[in-house]
Amino acid sequence: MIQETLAIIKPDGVARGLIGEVIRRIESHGLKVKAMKMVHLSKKEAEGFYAVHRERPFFGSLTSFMSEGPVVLMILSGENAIQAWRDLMGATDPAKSAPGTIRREFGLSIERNTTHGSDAPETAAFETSYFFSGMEACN
Ligand code: IDP
Ligand code: MG
Repeated sequence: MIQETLAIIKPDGVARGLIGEVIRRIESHGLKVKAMKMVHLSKKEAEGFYAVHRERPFFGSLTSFMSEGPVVLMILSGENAIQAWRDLMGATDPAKSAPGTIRREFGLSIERNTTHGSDAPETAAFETSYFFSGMEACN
C-alpha cells in the first residue's frame, strides 16, 4: 500500500550537517520526497505538533529542543512508507536502536535523536497537514 508519512530532521541533525545524509538514506531506500521545507519552529508550533505528548514529563524539554534551531520537514511517500521510515530511523532511544539505523548512528540521546517519523496513518495525516498545505505537495 502506498502511504505518506511526515519526516523531520530535528535541530540536532540540522546543526550537525546531517541533512544530506538523512535524505540520501531516504532516497536510497526507495522513498520519495513529496514536499520539503526548512523552518525554525516557535515553541508554540512545537507544542501544537507534539500535543499528544502534553502530559509527558519530557514535554517542556522536547518542545524547547524542537524550537532551538531550524528543522527540515518532509512528506515521504512509498510502499508502507510509515513503517519503512520508522525502520530506517530505528528505535526512539539511540542506545536501543538497531545498528545501521539513523538514530543509532547519529542520535545523541533519547530526546536529541536526529529524526522524527509518524507512527500510524492517523498521525501521518495530522502531521503532514499540520505543516503542509495541499498545494505544497508534488505528485
Ligand atoms: P518516537 O519519536 O520514536 O515516535 P515518541 O515516544 O513519540 O517517540 O516521543 C516523541 C519524541 O519525544 C522522541 O522522538 C524524543 O525526541 C522525545 N522523547 C521520547 N521519550 C523521551 C524521554 O524519555 N525523555 C526525553 N525525551 C523523550
Ligand atoms: Mg512518536
